[in-house]
Amino acid sequence: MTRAYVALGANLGDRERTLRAAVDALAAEDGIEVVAVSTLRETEPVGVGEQPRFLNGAAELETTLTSRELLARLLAVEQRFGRIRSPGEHGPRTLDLDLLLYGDEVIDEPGLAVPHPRLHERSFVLEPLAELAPGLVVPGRGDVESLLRGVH
Ligand code: GSY
Repeated sequence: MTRAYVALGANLGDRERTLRAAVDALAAEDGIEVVAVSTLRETEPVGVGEQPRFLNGAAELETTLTSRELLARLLAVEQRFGRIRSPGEHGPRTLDLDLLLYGDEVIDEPGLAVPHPRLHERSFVLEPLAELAPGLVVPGRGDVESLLRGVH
């Protein structure tokens, strides 16, 4: 079993309904147990120009899947909820499920990077992570509470 963390985000449509349904869809997958879901919070868009505000949160999972298998499930759930992901795409999205952490593994392969490369600089990711697991260590970066103090 590996503990993994996933960022939840949406800025189109009924954001809360989509995020809750996406978490339910993940929980229904073989090999994934949803352990906890953070508060969902409204956030200003970062790095994407003029866009609607996001609803962001994070989910804590226990999984028997490999990191690749888990990533594939996340992408499949995104697509089920109408997300089209293309390289460099930064448009508004009905659903974003980003793999943040997979145990204490550091992976840097085409299409799969954990810890998520921008996790440590994004308060909209660090805040829900700190709510779920304040002492959580991001490999190579430190604990989430210290990282959060650094972005404020
Ligand atoms: O992969 C993250 C998508 N994203 C977000 C987001 O989820 N929330 C906020 N507030 N800004 C964002 N910019 C990007 S890209």
